[in-house]
Parts: sequence; structure tokens; C-alpha cells
Amino acid sequence: MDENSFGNEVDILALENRLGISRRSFMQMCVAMAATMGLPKGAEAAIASAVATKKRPSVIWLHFQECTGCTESLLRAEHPTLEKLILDIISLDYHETLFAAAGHQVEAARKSAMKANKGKYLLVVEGAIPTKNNGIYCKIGGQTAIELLKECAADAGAIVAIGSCSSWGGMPSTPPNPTGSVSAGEVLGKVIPNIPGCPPNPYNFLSTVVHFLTFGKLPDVDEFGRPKFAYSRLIHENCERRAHFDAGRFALEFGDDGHRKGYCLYKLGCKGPETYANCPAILFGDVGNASWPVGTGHPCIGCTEKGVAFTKPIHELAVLKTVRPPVGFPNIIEDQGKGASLGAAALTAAIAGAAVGAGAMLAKNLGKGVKIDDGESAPKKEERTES
Ligand code: FSX
Ligand code: SF4
Ligand code: F3S
Repeated sequence: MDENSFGNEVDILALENRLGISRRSFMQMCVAMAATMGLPKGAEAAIASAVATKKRPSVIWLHFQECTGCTESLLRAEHPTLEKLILDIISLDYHETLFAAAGHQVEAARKSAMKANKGKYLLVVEGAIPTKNNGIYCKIGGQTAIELLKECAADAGAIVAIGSCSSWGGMPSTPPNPTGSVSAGEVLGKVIPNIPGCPPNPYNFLSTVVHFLTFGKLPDVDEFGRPKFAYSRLIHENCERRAHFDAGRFALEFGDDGHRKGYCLYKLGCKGPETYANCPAILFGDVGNASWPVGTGHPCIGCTEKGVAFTKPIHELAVLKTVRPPVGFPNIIEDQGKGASLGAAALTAAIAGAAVGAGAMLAKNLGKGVKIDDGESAPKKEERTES
């Protein structure tokens, strides 16, 4: 993108002053957002122009049953630009965590922002909504969460649920769900755009808001209301440990040799194979490689998926929506000083033979390092290549 393609010099200078960042950093951010959303060439200029020149949309941000981690993840982002951009791109007219005012003053601010921006404001909902006993388990300013949500939704220009709690019930809805917690969409009786994750990735929220600002509408969503740009691929498809999965190399315990070597976490309960999200592609916190749950050595718990996170035990094996791994595996040769027996290898290969992709990779791997019963020794470490 040309440095001057998104506005005149006055706009650019005003933007640099407003955001306190260089135009280069700003343009890099616009390009990254356009790429994240999969927008066609030229969209980065439209985004930059909208952010530089358009009136900031009024945002009413509601908090219900949750831990406030969604807000924290936005504000505690390691990259200062992100926090700046979020707070500068939107006009945050009501936010229970960030407001300095309290009591009647803050309720008056909400009502006046809603009146002044009727039909245009963006309503962001964080947290689940308790419905049991008429919703008495969450009240703000004398209103239940149900009443407050319905009142604010009535005149909103667009609604976004942020976090798994408001997207599908999240942690508060963990069985047996004592307060009858449900999503914002269930209370409103319709699918609303949502950014699940516990917490969700701030870039996905920022990109969604910027799409609203630039194009006057929210991005395309899937059947659950999740923006397709962020939730159309399984974690498993983009995971850096995927080669180990395909080759049959797994961590079997936290801290074992396989775990230390960065092997696949499937056998520790990783839910990547049944979880749709872009975590391995866009990472968290702008701190570089591996800054996402699996990258740090913990299995994905499926925090974006209803029926997975907070429902399935963390170490239960995931449902495999794509390839199936073999059922049996050879020992890790480096550990044992010898490989699997020919019988075990044959059995494993036979089982694996039914699998697509993974079977072929496993058979290839077995061929490299199998110790045969006649005493032939396993290849030395330096003779072997890791795939
Ligand atoms: Fe829920 Fe957000 Fe998890 Fe916490 O508030 S998605 S519990 S990170 O904060 O709603
Ligand atoms: Fe990555 Fe988990 Fe899939 Fe293994 S099971 S490749 S750790 S997403
Ligand atoms: Fe959540 Fe799994 Fe991503 S736990 S943050 S969906 S890696």
C-alpha cells in the first residue's frame, strides 16, 4: 500500500497525533487486519481511510456473568498499538469495567449515548446471561441481565457477543449450569455475530469492529454466528505440531521426553482436531512464535466450541473431524535405545493402513527406525531425520 493512498496529508498527520504511532505502524496494522479477514487487495486502503476519517462508532459494552478476561485481553495486549487502536477506533460510551463514574451517573451516560446514537451504536455483550428464577443471579442498576440486554439491543445498529460466555454460555453454563446461563443470542432469540474464545483473540474483535467501521456491516459469519475469517479452519489444520501427529509422535505425559521435544498433544487431550479457531495462525500477545496454548505446551481445551470446553474433560481424547491417527504407536526410539518390535510395527502399520494420510506417514516413519528382532540396531540419532 502506498503511504499516501489512504487519505490526504492532513488526515495522516491528524492520525499520527491521535494514535501516537507512526504511519508505518498504522499501515502495517491495516494490512494485517485486511489479511486476517481475507479481504481482497485494496481493502487495506479502505480500512485505513475509514479509521483515519470516519466518525468513531458509539459502543455500549455490557458485562454479565464472566471473569472480565475478554476486556483484560484487549487492554493487557503486549502490543501497545492494539489497545490504542481499539480505544481510538471506537467511542466507548458505556463499559462497566472501565468507567470512572458509578451508580446513577453511569446509567444516565448509557441512556444518553443510546438516545444520541439510536439505531447506529454497536452493542458488545460480554458474559453469559442467567435465566433461572427470572434471571435474578445477575442484576445491574436494578435491572436483570435479561432486561438490560433486551433494552440495549432494541436500538442497536449491530450486536457482537465477545467471548465464549456470551457466544454460547461458556464457563457459567458448565453442567449442571446452576443459574441457567445462556448466550446473548438465546436471550434475543436469534443468531448474533460472536467472537468466542475464553478469552477471545483481540485481533478478531478488532478486525470485526474495523469491518463494521469500514463497510457499515459486520463480516460474514458461519451458522453459529462466528466470523468466517477467524473460525472456518480447525486448530489442527494450522498447528505447528501437526507433523508429529501425522507421524505418530505424541507427548504421553506432561514433562515426558515427547512433551519436551514438542510432540503432538493429542494424547493429552488436545481438542484442536474438533475446534474451529485461528489461534495458531494469528497467535496471542504479539510476543512471537508459539504464543498460543498448544505452542506453550498445553493442549487446546476447545475454548471456542460449545460442547467441548467446560463440558468435555480436559484430558479426554478429541473427536477427529479430519484424519484418524493410528491406534498403536512404536516407542520413542531415542528414549528406549531400541525401536518397536517387528510384530508391533506390523500391527501398528496394519491398523494405520486404514487411516488416510496419517497411516502413510506412520509407515514411513516406522521404516526409518524399527529395531528388528534379529538384533539389528536402531539407526543412530545422527543418521535419522525428524520430519
Ligand atoms: Fe467468559 Fe469474558 Fe472467558 Fe472470561 O468476560 S469467555 S469467562 S475469559 O471474560 O466472558
Ligand atoms: Fe496440534 Fe493438538 Fe492437532 Fe496435535 S492434536 S497437531 S497438538 S492441534
Ligand atoms: Fe482456546 Fe484452543 Fe485457541 S483453548 S485459545 S481455541 S488453542
